[in-house]
Amino acid sequence: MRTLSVETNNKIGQEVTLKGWVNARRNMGKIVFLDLRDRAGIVQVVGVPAELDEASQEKLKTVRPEWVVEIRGVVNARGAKQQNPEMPTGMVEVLAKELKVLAEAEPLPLDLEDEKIGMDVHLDYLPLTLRADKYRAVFKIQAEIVRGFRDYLNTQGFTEIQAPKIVAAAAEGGADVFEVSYLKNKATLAQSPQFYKQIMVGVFERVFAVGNCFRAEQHATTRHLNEFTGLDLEMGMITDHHDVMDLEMAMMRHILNHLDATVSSELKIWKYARPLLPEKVPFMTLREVQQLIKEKTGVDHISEPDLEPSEEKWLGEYAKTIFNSDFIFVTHYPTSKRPMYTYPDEKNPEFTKSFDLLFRGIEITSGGQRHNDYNALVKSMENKGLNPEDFKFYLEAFKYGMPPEGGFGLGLERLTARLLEIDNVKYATLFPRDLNRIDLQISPPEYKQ
Ligand code: AMO
Repeated sequence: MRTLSVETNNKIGQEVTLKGWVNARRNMGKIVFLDLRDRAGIVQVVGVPAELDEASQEKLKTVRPEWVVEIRGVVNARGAKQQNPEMPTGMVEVLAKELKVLAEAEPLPLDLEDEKIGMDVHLDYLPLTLRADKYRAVFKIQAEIVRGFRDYLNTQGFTEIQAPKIVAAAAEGGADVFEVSYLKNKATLAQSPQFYKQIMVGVFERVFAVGNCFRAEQHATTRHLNEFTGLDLEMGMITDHHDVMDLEMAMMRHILNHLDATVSSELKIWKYARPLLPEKVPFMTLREVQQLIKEKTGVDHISEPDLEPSEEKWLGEYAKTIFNSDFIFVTHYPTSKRPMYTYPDEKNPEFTKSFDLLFRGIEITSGGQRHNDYNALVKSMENKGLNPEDFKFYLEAFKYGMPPEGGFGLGLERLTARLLEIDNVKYATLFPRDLNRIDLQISPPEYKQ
């Protein structure tokens, strides 16, 4: 029976069989220390030639990092001087009795612990670099964010849906769509599950989706990907966008608690500071923010339809200092700049009941109340120069009874990056795609077949 690294803590004096990767090898004269890594963690193995049979002794000489081995040995308590309280298995070690090689590895092209590896090299070797503690931690944390999202919404009466990724019309407008040429009809890759989550409000009232979103972004930035993971939800029977904002922050609190409970050692690797999340997260309208920026910095962008990245950063710092919050909502973006499904404010229809959520100075969410009245939605399409005929299918949901509703889309990679204060979103994206890269850097033309 196999024992996992962390289970050795409870097996002092017992014989165990471990399987894992050699995380590190240290030679101390004839004695070899191997840090063995498996899915649960790392445990130290001591290889003393006199304790091993001949075949195992030979193998002990050759094993290097990333070789996969099976080790039979005895768990011992470490001597007082050898104990490492920082490590979950730091009080024990396994004295090897037999060593088998399950898979060899070529010499590594880089040192996984090297902090100076540039981003392109890191990404070129992702199948290997993702094995480093730091990056395993990022994606373990990311998996728990998704679990926290799902768990919370399941307790709140939401149903998970799978939205299609091949779609006929651009939900978010704009030019950043990838065309799909294979089908008889004109088709694109979905920018978001927007239409389908709204349609499903008519079916389940409350729905959520975790899925890939595609954007043909024209620029390579530290925030933009061509493919990202959207955490989306949509809910019916709301009063206005504030219901959605409140739910989002309750969900965020649940996720933060869930991370503390499940991945505290991974968070520690990144020197994680739990975000400041007050009982009521502050919110300001776009124009209020622009007015404030003008007063405090002299920059007058009062007629602009959105905030610049530098203004978002400024506002993030302001929210932290003044409201003791790492989060701030900006509401009421102009109707002319938000997608056609966005609900205008009755008091001033030039602005919408929409919001962005900024987290540590970067937008991680867009959301809001939506048009739920069929005629108003058709009118909104027309006002934006869109032909309602192109949206006939989507419109059926509104023709046949749609309650007041709203929702949001949250970028998983951006949330992960901000939580761990990682500057470039690509380090928080499992396999990032951008203009220059799909897995490997795209070769210059002369190298193409
Ligand atoms: P929006 O287009 O603002 O809204 O996207 C929602 C969130 O998704 C993330 N995001 C991205 N992450 C990485 N790279 C990109 N290119 C990228 N584009 C977007 C961001 C952003 O806040 N349907 C609406 C949401 C809604 O109203 O429900 C939408 O897609 O974190």
